Amino acid sequence: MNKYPKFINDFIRMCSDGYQQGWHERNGGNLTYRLTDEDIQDTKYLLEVHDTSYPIGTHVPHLANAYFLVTGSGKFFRNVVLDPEASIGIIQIDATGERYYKCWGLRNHSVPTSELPSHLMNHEVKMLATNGSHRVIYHAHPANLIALTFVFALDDKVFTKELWGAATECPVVFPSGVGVVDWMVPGGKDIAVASSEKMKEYDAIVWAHHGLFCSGESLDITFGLMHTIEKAAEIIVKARSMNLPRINQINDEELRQLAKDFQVTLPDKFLS
Ligand code: 2HA
Ligand code: ZN
Repeated sequence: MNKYPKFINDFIRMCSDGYQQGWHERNGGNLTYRLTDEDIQDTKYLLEVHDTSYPIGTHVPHLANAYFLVTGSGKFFRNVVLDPEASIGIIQIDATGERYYKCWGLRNHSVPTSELPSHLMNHEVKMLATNGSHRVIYHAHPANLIALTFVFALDDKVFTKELWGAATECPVVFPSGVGVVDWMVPGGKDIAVASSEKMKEYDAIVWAHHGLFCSGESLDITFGLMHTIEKAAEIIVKARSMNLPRINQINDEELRQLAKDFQVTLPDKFLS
């Protein structure tokens, strides 16, 4: 694992960790990371300059010239650690924000994730909203959270309150709540536009009957957000599987106490 700069090794490890959680059946899920200037320097010896560019499928002008480490389309997270250069790669966005160049990896004519439009539109929104601090977009298929999209209304407030109410760390880890996007065809610009609209407000977006998108500053923080949300969903599924009525939940007064002690702001619209 020492063969590559640390951020590439960390990215590879996160792919294995996500697979081991059971979030990446077959080629499910995708991960992208926006390189820092230091990462680009550390990777110069790997990066190749190419003339050929490819369409992104959407327009991300604020990401012009940025570099991203991405998982490949059709690649299995399970296999990333065995052959990184065939499964992941680095791309550079062109000066127009409409096309990208392949700079490393993605061997044998591989291309970036089918969800590249959603990833890049989310990156653009989060980069602007966080003054550049968010660098990671992570999409996975965690089963408990997906199960909840069959029994709860597909509504930001319903999901936010259920998750916050199920595990004490939730309002602290995602104080802005979670957004929900209705079922849509994945892989294109329409779902990218719908998701990035919600990403202006939230760090996590549920895709009904499909999975979850998370945004964060680092690989650790973003993996942790996915893990926290899926753990809360698992608790809800377990509690609801006991065939007993729910008689307790972390209530609004308790959420307010948490917000105060942990110095986070919970939007008023989620509290009565
Ligand atoms: O196959 O998860 O959403 C990758 C995906 C598509
Ligand atoms: Zn998916």
